[in-house]
Amino acid sequence: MTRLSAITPSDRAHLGNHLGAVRHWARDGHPGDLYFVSDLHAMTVSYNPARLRATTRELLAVLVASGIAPDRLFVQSDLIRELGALTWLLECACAFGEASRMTQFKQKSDGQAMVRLSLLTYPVLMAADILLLGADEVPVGADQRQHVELARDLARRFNTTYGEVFAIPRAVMPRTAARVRDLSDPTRKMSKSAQDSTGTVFVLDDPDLVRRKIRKAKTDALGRVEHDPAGQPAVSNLLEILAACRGTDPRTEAAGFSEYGPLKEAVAEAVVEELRPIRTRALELLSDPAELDAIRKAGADRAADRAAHRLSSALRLAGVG
Ligand code: AQP
Repeated sequence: MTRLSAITPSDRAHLGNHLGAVRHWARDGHPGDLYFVSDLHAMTVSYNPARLRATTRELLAVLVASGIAPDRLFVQSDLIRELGALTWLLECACAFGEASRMTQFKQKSDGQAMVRLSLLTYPVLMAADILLLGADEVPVGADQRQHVELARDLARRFNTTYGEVFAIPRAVMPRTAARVRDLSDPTRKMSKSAQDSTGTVFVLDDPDLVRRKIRKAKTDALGRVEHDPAGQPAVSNLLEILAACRGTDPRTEAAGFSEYGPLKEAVAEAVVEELRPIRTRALELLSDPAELDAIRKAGADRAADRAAHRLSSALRLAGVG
């Protein structure tokens, strides 16, 4: 059984990515799970090529440093030839109406002066990611379920029209994990691409910067420390971060504080300690190009080997290659 998960280098990894996903990938992953840095998905909106390259590398280092086995990891663009070929086959099996119905496309293209065609077609690339590697399960939130449904439909259609080649993937709910909110605006989730990064703690932020960001975090006007996400979203977010770092419950943590200052100090120290080993190891990997390059190359070779037979069968069945 293969489960496939990805992280997009739209910017640097943050505490939300860590507590909400990466930490669980490292701790609770199954032996068949695969993880990748989805750099091709970061190209559907305006981006800086040098920064994309650097962020992709940084994310790979963070995944390794977080404890994900290197033999479960690869970078998406290292399979660009295989994925490009399969995306074309799948686009030829996908109706225009089907692609344009994707809710995320409507949301992300709304109000944009120039909408890249790749923003419309990236769910087909996502289907290629899933089908090329023969993933059985794809853990995704509600916003991505429609894309996994598309991958299922395309796999079934291809299998019926040309011949059985693809496993039919299923969307599964990710393990419930902490949902981290922006420290300056707790109505939003902490996000890589937030306009203002003061509310985002990046995994590789210097410990003093982490402390400063947490000290400046928004609090609520009530002056009480309670875990009440509806009434006190900012304080509840801090309590949830603290509980996630300490492996406790936010309500239990709330009982230990009566003022915001000491709460923020405790959250800052817990976050610094949580991220310290990851930061240390990731910076080590980033300063030694040979080790990270070797991990990346081995991941690319393994993923390409895994994809080769399925891709050549699909090409042959489709009458090309
Ligand atoms: N704030 C968050 N709290 C908990 N989990 C989060 N994840 C993202 N933000 C939070 C989880 O991290 C994994 C990888 O995320 P992604 O690369 O797929 O990006 P995303 O979900 O679109 O969120 P980002 O990091 O904020 O990026 P942008 O700004 O580009 O949208 C996923 O499992 C995600 O749920």
